[in-house]
Amino acid sequence: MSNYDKPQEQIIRLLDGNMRALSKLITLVESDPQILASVYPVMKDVGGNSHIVGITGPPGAGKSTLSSALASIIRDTGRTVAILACDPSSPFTGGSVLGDRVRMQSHYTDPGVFIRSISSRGSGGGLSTSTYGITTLLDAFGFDVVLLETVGVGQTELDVMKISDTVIVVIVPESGDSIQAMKAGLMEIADIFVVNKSDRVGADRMVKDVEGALRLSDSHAVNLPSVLKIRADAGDGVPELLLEIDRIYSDRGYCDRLAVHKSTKRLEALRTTTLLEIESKLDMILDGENSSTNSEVAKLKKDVELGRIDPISASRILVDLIKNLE
Ligand SMILES: Nc1nc2c(ncn2[C@@H]2O[C@H](COP(=O)(O)OP(=O)(O)OP(=O)(O)O)[C@@H](O)[C@H]2O)c(=O)[nH]1
Ligand SMILES: [Mg+2]
Repeated sequence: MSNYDKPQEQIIRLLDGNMRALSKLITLVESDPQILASVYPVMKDVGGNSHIVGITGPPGAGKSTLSSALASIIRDTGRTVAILACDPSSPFTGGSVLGDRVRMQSHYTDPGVFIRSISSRGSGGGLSTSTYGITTLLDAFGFDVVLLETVGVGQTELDVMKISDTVIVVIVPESGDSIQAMKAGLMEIADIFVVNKSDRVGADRMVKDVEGALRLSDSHAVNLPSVLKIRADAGDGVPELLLEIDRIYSDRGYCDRLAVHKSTKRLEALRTTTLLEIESKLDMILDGENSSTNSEVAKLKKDVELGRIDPISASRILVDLIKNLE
């Protein structure tokens, strides 16, 4: 446990507003979400106030450009903002065209903006668990808004979006996007649809297509998501988008849906962190790192290898061994 002392020191600094401690903890959680278990007790009763806004959509739709533009106008309202990009090709990692980098630079000198990208290497529950952990850290630090960017392809990214309080799906006028969005399950999770690159032909058509598809789908029985047309690189429509984001958040708070939503997120985190805990115990005994089980597990593995016992029966024995661990 001694190597966990350090994160606990860092969390105290983080709660004191130390941004370097925040960065260090994010790095730790990114490489091992289990670290969170040692800092959660210190964070008890802290946080729960950040509005976590997920921004997803196809590659190149303008998610990072939008995050940057949103961050600027959120700052204009006096609020602080963190941008967390779960995306290796993001401009936040330096892979951008010059214009994006220049726009980003204006944020780097602002202590009210924190920008961080995390890699999507590692699999399934791993990314959503570490992302949940990192948003919890950003929340505990006290950011008013956390913008969470992922490319909207695949289940992992949809899972990441479940962490958000409000989900924005960004699409562009190119044909096929609205159909792709439906396929990827984005229709169901969107609170707001944004048609970006409205300087291109077909934007109005795309707005109508999405509105039509939303009316036909039965995934939003009560409130149909709004569909807004913006031009992120020029900032057009972005103030109106922030108004809509804030409106949805305050409506939710008013009718208590937000509290329910936050509870659901905690339960989801309970499941994934429990899985991680069990997984680490399993790895420990399978890798021969527990003296009380080593000889039995070594024999069991040999028996499975040679086909003397089937893997399902062997797994039951392993589960019993895990149960009896200290
Ligand atoms: N014409 C036009 N280009 C835009 C607009 N918004 C963003 N772009 C450009 O679109 C390109 C992609 O923008 P990004 O913000 O990197 O898109 P992204 O969705 O974050 O991309 P990935 O993270 O790689 O999936 C960049 O060259 C932007 O400058 C817009 O409203 N109009
Ligand atoms: Mg990006």
